[in-house]
Amino acid sequence: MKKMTSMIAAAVLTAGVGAAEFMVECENFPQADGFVVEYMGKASQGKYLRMNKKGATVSTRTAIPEAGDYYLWVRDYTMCGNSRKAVIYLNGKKVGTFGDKKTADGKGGVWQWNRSLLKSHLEAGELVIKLVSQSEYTRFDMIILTTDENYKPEGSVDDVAELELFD
Ligand SMILES: [Ca+2]
Repeated sequence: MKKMTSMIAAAVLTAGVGAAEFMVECENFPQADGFVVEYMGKASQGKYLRMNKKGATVSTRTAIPEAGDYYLWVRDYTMCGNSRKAVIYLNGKKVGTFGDKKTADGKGGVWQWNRSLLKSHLEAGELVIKLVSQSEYTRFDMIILTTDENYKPEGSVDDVAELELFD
């Protein structure tokens, strides 16, 4: 069995019959140039990862105990603009771009959950999660991977918009 190279919080919960769910706190990604951990009471565990420059890249490794088709949820901070974003890759494959987007009431400065459009088939075993910042001031709090298509993280709104995908 491969030794995990970073100590990230990966909890396996049961979200429904046959469903698997993983949570990763973004502040637990390894330290890397262009990223800083900051503190905010409204963030999960009180901490989040802030990206400080365009193109900054960081990866972490975790283990998937069971194969399945997973949806990726990201808790990110929106300023209601269109500039603070980052791309997430799972095992080298682009899953989506997350970050700033318009809010229902037009007010920024809030944490939001956003989900990938497509599910990713992941085999049991090592999973590499990579973030590539597209700008300064992108903030990610937490990532959830779930096989439950109907799952919504606590605190998400019903009209969560799904974000653009890259091929
Ligand atoms: Ca967090």
